[in-house]
Amino acid sequence: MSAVGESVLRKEDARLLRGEGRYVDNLSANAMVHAHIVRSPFAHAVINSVDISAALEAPGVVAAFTGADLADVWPGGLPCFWPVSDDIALVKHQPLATDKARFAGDGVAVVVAESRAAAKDAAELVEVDYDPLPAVTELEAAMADGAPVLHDDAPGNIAYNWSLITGEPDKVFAEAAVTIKERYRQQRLIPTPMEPRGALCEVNASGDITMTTSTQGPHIMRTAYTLVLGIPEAKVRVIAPDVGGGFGSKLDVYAEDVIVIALARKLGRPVKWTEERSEANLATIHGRDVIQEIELAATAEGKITGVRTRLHAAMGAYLQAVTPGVPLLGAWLYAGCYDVEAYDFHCTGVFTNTTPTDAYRGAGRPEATYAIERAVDALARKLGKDPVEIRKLNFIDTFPADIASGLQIDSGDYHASLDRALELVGYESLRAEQESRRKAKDPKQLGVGFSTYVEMCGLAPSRILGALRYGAGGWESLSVRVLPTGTVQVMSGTTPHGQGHATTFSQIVADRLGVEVEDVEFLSGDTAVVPTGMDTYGSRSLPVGGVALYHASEKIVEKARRIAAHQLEVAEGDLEYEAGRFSVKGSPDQGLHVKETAFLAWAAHNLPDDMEPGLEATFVYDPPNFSWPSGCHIAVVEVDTETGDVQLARYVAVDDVGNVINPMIVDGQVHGGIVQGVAQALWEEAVYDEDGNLITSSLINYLVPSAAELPSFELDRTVTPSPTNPLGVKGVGETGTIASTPAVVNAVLDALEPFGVTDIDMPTSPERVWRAIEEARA
Ligand code: MCN
Repeated sequence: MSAVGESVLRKEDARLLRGEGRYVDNLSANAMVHAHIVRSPFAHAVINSVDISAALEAPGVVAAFTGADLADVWPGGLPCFWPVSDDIALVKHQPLATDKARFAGDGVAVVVAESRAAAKDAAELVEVDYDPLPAVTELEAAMADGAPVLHDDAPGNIAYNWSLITGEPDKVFAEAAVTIKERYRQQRLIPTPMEPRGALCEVNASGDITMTTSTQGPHIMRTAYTLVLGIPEAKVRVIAPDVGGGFGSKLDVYAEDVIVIALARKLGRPVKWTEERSEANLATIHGRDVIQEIELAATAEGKITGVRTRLHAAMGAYLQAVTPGVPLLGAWLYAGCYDVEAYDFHCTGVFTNTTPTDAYRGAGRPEATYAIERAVDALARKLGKDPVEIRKLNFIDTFPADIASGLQIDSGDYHASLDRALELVGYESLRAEQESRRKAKDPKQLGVGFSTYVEMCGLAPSRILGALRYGAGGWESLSVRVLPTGTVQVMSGTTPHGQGHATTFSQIVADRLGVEVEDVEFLSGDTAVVPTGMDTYGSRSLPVGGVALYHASEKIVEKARRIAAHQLEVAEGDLEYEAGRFSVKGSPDQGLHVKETAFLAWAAHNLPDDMEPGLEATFVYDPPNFSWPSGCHIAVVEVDTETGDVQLARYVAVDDVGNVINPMIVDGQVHGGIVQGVAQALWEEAVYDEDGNLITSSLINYLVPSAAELPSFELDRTVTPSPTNPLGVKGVGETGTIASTPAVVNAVLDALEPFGVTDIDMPTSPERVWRAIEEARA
């Protein structure tokens, strides 16, 4: 039986479930000291002086440094890898601020002590003389005349402008029978992985650095640390141990990581830093915070002809690794899965006195999907059409499809997933139930909301990334080594932090080489073990890394075939290969398993003349296209029109992620993704007060849902295999988050239709829903 396509239980779980996981904070080193960062309590303030003398006298303190003390260590500051345009303001980002603090939480000094508690206590004694300045946390206010300016080299707080125009949008809009214009706000979100960040740096007598950090990107980090600190890359080893989630937020080159390395080098002792939850809310990147204006042009029947989008995206106080690029990741998707003629997208990045934003699950694509899915509903409302009908009228339905924004979608069947979802949800009876509640003026109204989405993931073809000025490639490197006794090692450039690569990648290899899943050892997350890789983000690990693994496995099969033919004294063409075994055509008893060829390759007593001993192979795969998962999500909500309370009653998701390696893991990814998207629709929001203090600084007031708030999800899949890779797979890690937010908000608005409510901001809290009803009634 093939291992691919089976719900093999996760190999990683026994250890993790029994508490044997080893996260950064579980680790310690001989003579280790602890760092604590002193952070600005002001969102915007001139730093006149930083006095560390009292802290240095405190018990247990080993050292303390101001930003000025360490400025020479990182002359260029922290990097932004994605300078998207010529006009971008690449403002300096010091790991510890020296001139000004630009958000509440900006680091200004660091204290190092024998214990974490001593470092924290002593940090209280650091005296910083600030001149508070007016702060601006809302992006439209930051663009207004006279707004406080964060960076001298970014006048008007503008970080950059970026446009994408195809076809003749002005003409299409001028000639349209119907147009609509909507304005949506994507609230600011806090990624909240279960494990906050942490780092432990050790430096040996030769100056070799071992940095263990809770990251999604050990390979990217190694290069980044070299660039920031000028340490030769060969002297840096980065280890991502067990990592308790990231959702994009652990892809950044963070100030604290660089500080910890600098301290370990200066002090000659291992230095550890672990983030507290409230610190994570302040100092780990945030997501979204975008204002969107979207216009649709359409015929009188509702056929969409043009999409025009204007985005204002908050960068926060600085540009982190890919901050400016996040809106671009959605830039191609503002027409969603609909066939349009003309496309006009413009984005402006804006600095505000807030925690920097960066990639958060979906990065750019949830924003785009939200805008187009809500706008399509608005168009349906204007034309008096059913949201299903308008979607069906506009779906792209021939593939490969050259879409208006300029890319090519390789495959899909949008009608199939919508039809299946309608069937699962029982659409007609739901509408009947809704009608009877409306007639009865039931205080609990029913709403049905749709999201038919397509996303681009599997980041990414390197040549496209280059054209977009991203600072790295999008390939992935995977190696396979068959050990002499036939067990297999996989060295993976991707770095799982919850996605189950150890299991799914073992399935791929087991399938190709005819070994058991348990016979595969999965190695990743340590640059000394796997020196090359591009890490995990953008739902790329399977469609890029997994495909590299497939090809590396094929190389193994080809070498094993040559060894088998040589050993059996037949031509290679006379061998058949099935489930790991080569057998001689016509004499099936005569044969060799790949495992046996591994021993022969290791002993090397009798190999073909030109063959290197050993059975191992590496494949570096650069994908020819993005990966294009799609699907239909339907949310059913019950809205209490007296209290504004919204309950998610049912949730149906039919996704098309191509062929599936492990259905259970894919379901798990979809579940987690849906929860994060529903949380944006209903609960989560990072809130600042007018002075720029983060009010939602803990899990008491930043509402991350638990399973108790959610119904059981009803999942199914349709399958259109991707024609661009031999596994036929598409990514799944972000689909749920991308699809679910508009489905829920569309459902809330559908429930409120009898009241005439046509717009509501997220999260659709009871207060917002109640006010919307009251305002519409007034
Ligand atoms: N898979 C499969 N068949 C498919 C598609 C995927 O079996 N057709 C499997 C893959 O082999 C892999 C998993 O599903 O084991 C996810 O694969 P993929 O879509 O390639 O995504 P990545 O592994 O690259 O993960 C990144 C993605 C992103 S971008 C975010 S954000 C995210 C997510 O994964 N963050 C997560 N899922 C997360 N899950 C957990 N638990 N924690 C996070 O921080």
